[in-house]
Amino acid sequence: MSIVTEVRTACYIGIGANLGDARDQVERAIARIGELPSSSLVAQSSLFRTAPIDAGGDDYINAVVKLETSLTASALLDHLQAIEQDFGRERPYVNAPRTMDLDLLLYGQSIMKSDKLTVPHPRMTQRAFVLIPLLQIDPFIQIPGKGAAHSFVPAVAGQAIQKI
Ligand code: PH2
Ligand code: MG
Ligand code: MG
Repeated sequence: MSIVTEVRTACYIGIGANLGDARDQVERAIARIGELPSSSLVAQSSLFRTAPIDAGGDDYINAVVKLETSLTASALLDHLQAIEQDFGRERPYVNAPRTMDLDLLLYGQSIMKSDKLTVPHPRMTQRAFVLIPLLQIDPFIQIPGKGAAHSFVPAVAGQAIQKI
C-alpha cells in the first residue's frame, strides 16, 4: 500500500468588481476559483458592498475566499489573471472600474516580492474591504511580517462597508 500526500498551502484571495453586474460576477468568480486544479475552496466570506477606496466609479462588491492549493504562487496568479480576462477585465488606467479583480492576498506564511507578485498584498492592511471579509473567515489570522489582521481594523473604521 502506498500513501500519496501532497503539500497544500492555505491562500486567501480578494475579489472585487464595480462594473457590470458586480454581484453576479463575484459569485461566478468564486465558482471558477472553486474549479482550479490541485486546489480546494475551503471558505468564502459574505459579499460586501463597499465604497471605492483610492478609486472612482460605482460601489464595489467585495469578498475574500480561502483556498488550499498545491499550485505555486506564480501558477495560482496566472490562473487568477486568466479568470480576470474571462470576465472581460480591461486596464485603461490605474484603479479603473473593473468587471473582475482577483488579488492574491496571502500565500501561506510566504513573504515575496517580485515584479510579478508581492505577498502579502502590500495594501491589504489599509483596506476594510479586505480586512473585514478576511476576518469573517479567520478572526485570528496573522499577516506574515505585519501582525494580527484585527489590529489594523481601527484604522479603517471610517471606510464604508456593508454586508449584503
Ligand atoms: N480595489 C482597488 C481600489 N479600490 N475599493 C473598493 N471598495 N474595493 C476594491 O476592491 C478596490 C477599491 C484596487 O484594486
Ligand atoms: Mg485590487
Ligand atoms: Mg488586482
